[in-house]
Amino acid sequence: MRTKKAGVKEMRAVLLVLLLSLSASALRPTRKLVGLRAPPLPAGTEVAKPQWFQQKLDHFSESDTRTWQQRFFSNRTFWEPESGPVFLMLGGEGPANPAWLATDTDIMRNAARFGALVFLLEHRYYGESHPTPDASLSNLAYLSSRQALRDVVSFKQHIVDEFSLTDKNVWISFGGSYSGALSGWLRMYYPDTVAGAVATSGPVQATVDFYLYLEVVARSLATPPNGAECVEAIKNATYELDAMLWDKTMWGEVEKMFHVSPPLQSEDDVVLLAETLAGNFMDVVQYNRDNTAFEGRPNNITITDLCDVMANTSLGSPLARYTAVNQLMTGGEPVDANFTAQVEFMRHTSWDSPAVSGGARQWVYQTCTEFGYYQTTDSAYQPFGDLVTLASQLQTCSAVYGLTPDQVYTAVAATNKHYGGRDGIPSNATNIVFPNGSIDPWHALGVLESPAASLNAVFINGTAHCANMYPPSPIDLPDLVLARKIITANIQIWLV
Ligand SMILES: *[C@@H]1O[C@H](CO)[C@@H](O)[C@H](O)[C@H]1NC(C)=O
Ligand SMILES: *[C@@H]1O[C@H](CO)[C@@H](O)[C@H](O)[C@H]1NC(C)=O
Ligand SMILES: *[C@@H]1O[C@H](CO)[C@@H](O)[C@H](O)[C@H]1NC(C)=O
Ligand SMILES: *[C@@H]1O[C@H](CO)[C@@H](O)[C@H](O)[C@H]1NC(C)=O
Ligand SMILES: *[C@@H]1O[C@H](CO)[C@@H](O)[C@H](O)[C@H]1NC(C)=O
Ligand SMILES: *[C@@H]1O[C@H](CO)[C@@H](O)[C@H](O)[C@H]1NC(C)=O
Ligand SMILES: *[C@@H]1O[C@H](CO)[C@@H](O)[C@H](O)[C@H]1NC(C)=O
Ligand SMILES: CC(=O)N[C@H]1CO[C@H](CO)[C@@H](O)[C@@H]1O
Repeated sequence: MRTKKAGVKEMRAVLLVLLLSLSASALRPTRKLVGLRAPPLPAGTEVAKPQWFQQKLDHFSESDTRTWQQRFFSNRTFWEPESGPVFLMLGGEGPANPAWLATDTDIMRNAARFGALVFLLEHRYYGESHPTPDASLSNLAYLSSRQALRDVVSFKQHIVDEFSLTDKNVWISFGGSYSGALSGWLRMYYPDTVAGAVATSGPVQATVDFYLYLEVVARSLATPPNGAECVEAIKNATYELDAMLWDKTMWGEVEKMFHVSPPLQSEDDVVLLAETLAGNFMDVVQYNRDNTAFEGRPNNITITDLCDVMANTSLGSPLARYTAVNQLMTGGEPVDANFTAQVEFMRHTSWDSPAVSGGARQWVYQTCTEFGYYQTTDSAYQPFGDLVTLASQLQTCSAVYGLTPDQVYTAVAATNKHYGGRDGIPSNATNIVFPNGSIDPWHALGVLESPAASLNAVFINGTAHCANMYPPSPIDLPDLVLARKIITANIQIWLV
């Protein structure tokens, strides 16, 4: 996901929307668009070969009998067939990456401990799991979290038959980011399918205006010793920048400062630029110090590095430092803020066009039809100016999919009604652990307090998005080490 070659154009596609990518994809290293990243693999590591099974297209129609081939991966290295459990990692909004089953990720470490058979099931419409001939709007009608959960139920049935599993082989689901929410919902609403669920960093509360995201980014940026200055300098920088962006005659100046190319043409481009520059910070905060620095562009830049630039007065005015951060993040590559081109990019429907193969088109569709999650600057408690309004974000739903803001609001409300949201977790739900990282902006939509005795919210002080799922590292914070132990202890209890 962090290759530099792919164009800036791809990156812009879903700039402010989390995109969970389980693998490198055609998308450029988009910042917070990546929900869950693949773990690092030593060179030459062998990964599992893809397997396929026949899945129903529409689980909610008896008469529609169409089927398609769904991709999955497995690893049975540790499996004890008699009574070993089955650990199922749910794919999310990107191609499923078998790297997850080939190194010491948390699921594999637990598999070793408990003798588990491990599967990774790709989410419908992502990667190679193509339910329809293309990703045109009418075909995307079968893309939803509800269909995806039913896919899991029928996948389990298929595997139980294939491997002649019994009730002794207890199933547990795992997921992070969007698939973390799916993992929790699976246990809540299909309790016969899995006996327990690890639901990491799952944004279970669908939200149209996710202005809280940047509030958490601001609080996270304030954590280093120079954090207060850092946040204030960002605020001053964007204040000056926004003033220039309001004045068309200053656009040329801005283009020079941030290497914007092609030139800004419209207010939509201006918003996209503001969003991209804030994205420099969102990216770093969401993935701060996670153990995945392996894909090309250094993603090992930390909050401390950015704040050291923003608080360094010898680099000039706050705006000059904001440009220095951009330089650091882009390596001097031009910033493309052409909104029209972004919309065109997202309208491609063939499986091999980059917006579709990387999952951007499908994920943004899901945000417009299920979840929202638009990371706006609508809060006063964040320093990134106020250009990234909800209206500007909703425009993508209308420009790409023809969906009006009303339709988006209605869909998001229906999602919360259906799943219960964060505060409506069914009272009979049991055996779910919800890890959350204090600096992960997505924790704002996650389950932060244990709603019931057998539901466990695990707070990880100091970590970013999905940190507990990655291989351990010597620099892991004590809370992260503890969180992994709590997850293991929960699994142990579920398996008894
Ligand atoms: C299965 O897991 C083991 C232990 O982590 C690993 O050595 C092996 O390479 C994995 N196999 C595949 C195909 O991923
Ligand atoms: C930000 O601007 C305010 C008002 O102009 C000024 O008082 C403050 O010193 C500035 N802070 C930084 C870090 O530049
Ligand atoms: C960050 O990654 C780059 C390239 O991957 C490497 O050259 C650099 O030493 C790394 N920096 C730190 C602080 O680890
Ligand atoms: C501030 O920036 C200057 C110029 O790049 C650099 O020499 C200095 O080390 C930086 N100071 C800090 C505290 O990072
Ligand atoms: C922006 O992209 C559109 C669509 O690809 C293109 O027609 C237009 O020329 C581009 N704008 C600039 C300034 O290059
Ligand atoms: C909780 O109740 C709902 C609705 O009555 C039911 O569908 C679900 O299976 C139950 N969940 C558990 C964990 O028993
Ligand atoms: C998180 O850790 C920091 C120091 O690492 C500490 O100051 C802070 O109080 C901790 N917060 C919580 C909620 O435990
Ligand atoms: C950052 C945050 O809100 N973390 C929460 C995660 O869950 C723990 C345990 O319930 C809460 O105490 C934290 O506040």
